[in-house]
Amino acid sequence: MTLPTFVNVGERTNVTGSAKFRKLIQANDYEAAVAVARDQVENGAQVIDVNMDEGMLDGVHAMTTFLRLIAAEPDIARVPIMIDSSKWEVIEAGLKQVQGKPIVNSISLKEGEEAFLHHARLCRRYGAAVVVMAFDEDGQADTKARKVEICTRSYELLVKDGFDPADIIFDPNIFAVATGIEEHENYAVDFIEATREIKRTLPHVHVSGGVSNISFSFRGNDAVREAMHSVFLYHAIQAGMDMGIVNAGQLAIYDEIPPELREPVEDVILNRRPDGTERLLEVAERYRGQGGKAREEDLSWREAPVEERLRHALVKGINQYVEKDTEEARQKLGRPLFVIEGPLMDGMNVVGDLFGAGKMFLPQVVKSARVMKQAVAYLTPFMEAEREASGETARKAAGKVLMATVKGDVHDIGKNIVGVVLQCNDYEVIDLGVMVPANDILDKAIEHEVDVIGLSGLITPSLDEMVGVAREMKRRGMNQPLLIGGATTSKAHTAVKIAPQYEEGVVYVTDASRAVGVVSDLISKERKSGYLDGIKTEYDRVREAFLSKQRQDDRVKIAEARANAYRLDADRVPPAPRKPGITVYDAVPLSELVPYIDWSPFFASWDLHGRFPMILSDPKVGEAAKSLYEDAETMLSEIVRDQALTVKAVAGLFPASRDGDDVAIWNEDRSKRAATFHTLRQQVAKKSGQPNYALADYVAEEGDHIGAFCVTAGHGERELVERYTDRHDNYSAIMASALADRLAEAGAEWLHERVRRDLWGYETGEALTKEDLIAEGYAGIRPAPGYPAQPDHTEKATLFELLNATEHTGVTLTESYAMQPGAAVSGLYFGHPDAVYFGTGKIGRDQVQDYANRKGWDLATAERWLAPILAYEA
Ligand code: B12
Repeated sequence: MTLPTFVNVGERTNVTGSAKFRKLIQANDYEAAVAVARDQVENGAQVIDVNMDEGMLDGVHAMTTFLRLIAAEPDIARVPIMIDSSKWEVIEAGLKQVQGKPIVNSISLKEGEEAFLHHARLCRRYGAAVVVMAFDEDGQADTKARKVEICTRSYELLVKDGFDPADIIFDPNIFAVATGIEEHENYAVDFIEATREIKRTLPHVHVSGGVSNISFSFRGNDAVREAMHSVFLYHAIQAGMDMGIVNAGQLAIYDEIPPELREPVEDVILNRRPDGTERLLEVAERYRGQGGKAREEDLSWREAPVEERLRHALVKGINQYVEKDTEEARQKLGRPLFVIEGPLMDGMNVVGDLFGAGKMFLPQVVKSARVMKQAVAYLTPFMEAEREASGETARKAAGKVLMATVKGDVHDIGKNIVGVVLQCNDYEVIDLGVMVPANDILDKAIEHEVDVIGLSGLITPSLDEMVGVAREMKRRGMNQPLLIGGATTSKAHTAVKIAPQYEEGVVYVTDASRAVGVVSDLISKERKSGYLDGIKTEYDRVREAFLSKQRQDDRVKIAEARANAYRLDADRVPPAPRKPGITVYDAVPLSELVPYIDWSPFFASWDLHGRFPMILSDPKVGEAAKSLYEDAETMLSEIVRDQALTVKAVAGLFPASRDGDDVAIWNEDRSKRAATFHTLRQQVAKKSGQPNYALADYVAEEGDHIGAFCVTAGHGERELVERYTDRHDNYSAIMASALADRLAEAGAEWLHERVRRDLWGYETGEALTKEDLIAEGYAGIRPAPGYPAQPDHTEKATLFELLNATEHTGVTLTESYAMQPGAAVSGLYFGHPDAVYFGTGKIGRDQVQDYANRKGWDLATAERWLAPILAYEA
C-alpha cells in the first residue's frame, strides 16, 4: 500500500471512542451514522476507522450494515476503511464487505506466534493491510528497545510468511507523558526513536499511532493539548511516522505556537529536562480555558442568570465558580438562607431525582455534593452573623443522622459516601469517624437529639460490636432506629443477631443509593411504623430461613474432613528461599506500583460495577466511569509526584512444616519452634475426589517454608484526606482514600512478585502481564487473615509478631485486629504450585472445640471470633 506523506485516520466512527456514534448505532439510526463518516471525510480524514466493539451490540451485524451503507456513498467510499475490532468474527464480517483495500486494526503477538500468523493470513487472503501493535506475550512495549524488538520480530514472521511489507503498519504505542510518573517521561522519545529505527531497519513498512494519548494528563486544557500534539507530530513525522489518529480540527500549527508554550512542550516531548513537567504545568495554567472550541461551548451556561448557573454547577458537579456565583446570588437574593433554599436546594433536588432514577451515579453525586458543601461553607459566616444579630435559631435540616464506624474498625469510605449522599438530600450528618466505642455513639446521639443512628464496619469482629451497640440502646431505653452497613454486614446477620436485641427498628442498608429512601421512611411520621412493620416481617422470615438451614447441618465430622485432606505433591515443594528471614522495604517507589493497580475494585467502591477497562465504554455507566477514572489518574499522578503517600512493606520467609491443621514455624536451623499458625478446615460434604482443604495442607510435613507479609500505603493518607476535607471537598477526600487502598493492594501484588522471583525465588523466567497478575495466574497464594481461606482475624497477632510488622511498617492492630492505617494488607505466602484459594465455609462444633484447644482458648472465645462461620447456633 502506498501512502502520501502523512495519513490522517478519522475515528469518530468508533463506538468506543465516540458516545455520539455509539448512540446512533444503538438506536439503529444508520443514516445519521453514515453522516458522521461523511463529516470525517469532509474534514480531511484520509482513512476512516470503524469500530463496533460494544457489549450490547451485535458487532457482526452492525459492522456489516454500516460498511454496506458507506460503500454506497461515493464521497466516503473513496477513502480506505480501517476495520477495527478485537473480535475476529467482526473483522471477518467487515473484510467481506469492503470493496477497496481494507486495513485491519489490529493484530499482535499478544497470544503468541501461531495466532498472530493465523490472523495475518486471513487478512492477506482478503488483500488487507494490517496494523500490528507492539504487543507480545509479555505485554505492551513501552521502551524503544521493546518496541523495536517486537516490531522486528513481527516483521520477520510476516515477511517470511509471504506478507507484503508495504501492507504492514506498525503501531508502537503512544503513551501519555507529563503524568508526574518518572518512568513515563521518556515515552514520547521512545516512540519517536523506535519509529526512526523501525523505518531505518524494516523496509517499506508504515508507522501509525493514536496521537491524543500523548497529552492525556492535560485533559480540559485544549490549548496545551493541541500544542503537544503538534510538537509531537512535528518530531514523529520527521522520524518516519506516516499515519495517525489525529483530530485535524484540533491541531495547532507548529510555527504558530507561542514560544513560551512551545518550548516547555518541546522539553516534555523530547524529555530534555528533569523539571519539564513542572514547568509545563506552570505555563499550562495560563492557557487553561483558551483555544479548543469545545471549551467555549461548555461555557455558554455562564451567561445564564446566577440561579440557573448555581443549579447547573450543582447538577454537573462544577466547583470552579462556586464562591463567585454564591456571592452573586447572596447579593441578588438578599439573604444567605435564600440561596440555600432556592437555587442550591433546587439543584440538589434534581441530583436526588436523577440518582434515584438511576440516571446519575455515585461519583457524580459526590461531585455535586462538593459544590453544595463549598457553597454552604461560603455562606455559613454570613448566616452566623445574621443569627447573632437577630437571635434566630439555625435552619433545620430534613433530619439528623449520626454515623460511626464501630470500635476496633478503621475503614470509613463506605460510611463517608453514605454521609455525603444523605447530606445531598438535606439531612444533617454527624459523623463520629472510626473506632468509636458504643457509649460514645449513644452519648452523642442523645446530646444531638438525632433521628437515626448508622453503624459501619468492614471486618467481621465489628459484627459483634454492632450487636453490643443494639443491646446497649435497648438498655438505655433509646428509640431511634438503627441502620447497619459496611462490607462485612448482611441482611441475614442483621436479622438473626442484631434486630432481636432492639425493638425500635434495625435496618440493614446495602449501599449508598438505598440510604436516602430508608432514612426518609424512618423519619416520616406517616410512613415510619408501616415501614418498620414491613422490615420486621421480612427479617422474621430471613431469620427463620437461616435457622432452619442451620438446623439441617450437613457438615462432615472434622476427623472425616481431615481424612479427606488435600495431599500435597512432595516432589513439587518449592526450594528453600534465596533470602530467608525478614526483608523490609521502607518506601516502595510509588511509580513502580502504578502498573500493579487493579482498577475494577476502585470503580466498585464508587458503586460502579463492571470490569476495567470495559467499564469505561459501558453504555450505562461508561461516561461516569470515564470521568471518575480521569479524576483518579490526575490525583494519582499528583500523589506520585508529591510522594504524598509512603508505602512500607515487610516480607519474611521461614522454615516451616505441617503439624496437623497447623503450620509450625521454625528458627533458622529448625532446632526451635518459633511460632504456630492455626488453620481451619472445610467441613462441607465433598464430591468424591475433591478434598476438604485447610491452608496447612499446602505445607510439607518436613523441610518446607512459608512466608508472611504486611504492606501499607496509608502513611500520609490522613493528611491528604484532611487537606481535602478542609476545603469541603469530600469527593477528593474519598478519592484519596480509595487510591490509597488501591496502592496497598498494588503493593501486596508487587511484593508477592518480588518474593516469588527474588526473595524466595521459586519463580524463574516467567513474565506475567498485569492481567495475569490480577487473575492470579502465578504459582503460590497469599491468603490474608479475615479472607475466606482463613476467617480468623486473630492470626494477625502471630503474623505481626513474627514479622515485627509494627516496627517495620508502622502498622498497628486494633482490639478487633483491624490494621491501622486502614490501607493495609497482611497475610501468608504459600509457595506450592498446587495451592489454590478456597473458602472454609461453615464449620461444626467439633472443629471449633479442637481449634480452641490448639489456640489455648475456651470454647466461648473461639465461638466469638469464629461467629460468622459457625454452622450451629452458639
Ligand atoms: C477493597 C477491599 C479492601 C481494601 C480497602 C478496604 C476499604 N476501603 O473498604 C484493602 C486492600 C485495604 C482491604 C484490606 C483488608 N480487607 Co478487604 N475488602 C475489600 C473489598 C474487596 C471491597 C470493600 C470496598 O471497598 N467496598 C467499597 C465501599 C465503598 O463499600 P462499603 O464499605 O461496603 O460501603 C458501602 C455499603 O456497605 C454501605 N455502607 C457502608 N457503611 C455504611 C453505614 C451505614 C449507616 C449505611 C446506611 C450504609 C453503609 O454503603 C457504602 C456505599 O455504597 C471487600 C469485599 C467486598 N466485595 O465487599 C473486602 C473485605 C471487606 N475485606 C476483608 C478483609 C478480611 C480484609 C483484611 C482484614 C485482609 C487482611 N488480612 O489484610 C484487610 C483489613 C484492612 C484493615 N485496615 O484492617 C473482608 C472483611 C470480612 C471479614 N471476613 O472480616 C472482605 C468482606 C472480603 C471477604 N469476603 O472476606 N480490603
